[in-house]
Amino acid sequence: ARAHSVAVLGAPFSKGQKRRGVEHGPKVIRDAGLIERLSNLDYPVHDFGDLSFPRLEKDEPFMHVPFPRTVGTANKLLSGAVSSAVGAGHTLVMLGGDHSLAIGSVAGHAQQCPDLCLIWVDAHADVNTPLTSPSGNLHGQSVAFMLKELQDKMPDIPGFSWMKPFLSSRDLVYIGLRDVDPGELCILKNLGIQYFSMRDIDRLGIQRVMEVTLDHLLARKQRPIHLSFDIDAFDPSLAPATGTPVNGGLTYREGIYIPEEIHNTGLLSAMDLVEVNPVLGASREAVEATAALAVDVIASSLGQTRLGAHATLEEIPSAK
Ligand code: HAR
Ligand code: MN
Ligand code: MN
Ligand code: MN
Repeated sequence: ARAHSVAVLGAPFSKGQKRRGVEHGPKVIRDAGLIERLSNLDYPVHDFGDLSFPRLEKDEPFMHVPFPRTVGTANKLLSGAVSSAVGAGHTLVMLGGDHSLAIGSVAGHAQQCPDLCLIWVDAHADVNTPLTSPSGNLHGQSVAFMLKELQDKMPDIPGFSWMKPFLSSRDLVYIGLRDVDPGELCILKNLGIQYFSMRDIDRLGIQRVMEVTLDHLLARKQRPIHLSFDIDAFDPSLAPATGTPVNGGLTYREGIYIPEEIHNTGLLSAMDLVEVNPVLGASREAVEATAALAVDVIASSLGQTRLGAHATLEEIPSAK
């Protein structure tokens, strides 16, 4: 059944990559007016505040992967919080933080909704394994932890023994790709994963992309949707305050149409908004623009429309 309330959960965490600042994402997204904007929609909003993640004394790299236990422990904590919120009937909004947090967010969601499907909106595929990753950073590996088909390609990474892969590759669609590593492309092709690169969006248009996406995931059966939205899916001219900007991203209208169409299914059950990094904006304006865009994506996912939130006027006010 569809939830009738929204839970907002901040995850101020940055150890899935090497640049400081993305842990302040939840604060700038809230400061951009998130809670007020969601209150204008038609359901109660519960702000669960920010999680606080333990600092580990000693966390040696695994191969070239930094902070494995720190990232694993944070995601275990997050998965429990997401599972509780979804189990309590809320539609969950997780504010990152870097994209390694999707591991815990989607895993916690899947605990309550084992048949969920995943829409990953991102310039990057985040499906490296520790053996294919050029950087070692875990925010570029989140999806590899989830996929059942990659089980025997993943080493045992310290900090992650609490989870098992839970997602089938056919239950995942990517939108917005334009910076994919060789090992990642090999995985996408080998597993037959449905993806729409920026070039595909150029060719098909965003309307057709969403039609095929939702048909791919929902035609066999209606099921809960997890939307994992990396702000770097947008063009850097719109979302400059992020760690790994890539030219040629989504326009404002494309990036809003995606969550609008997801809302219209009535099946959105949880979402992530990640990789807003206020330290990397060139100015206060750049940071505020990026955060405002994040708020627009979240509000659109939850039913805000470009014609106004909800019709409250039935008749034209009479002057006579
Ligand atoms: N693919 C590169 C890597 O694995 C960079 C990806 C990380 N950037 C992100 N994720 N923001 O979406 O390191
Ligand atoms: Mn990402
Ligand atoms: Mn990205
Ligand atoms: Mn609505």
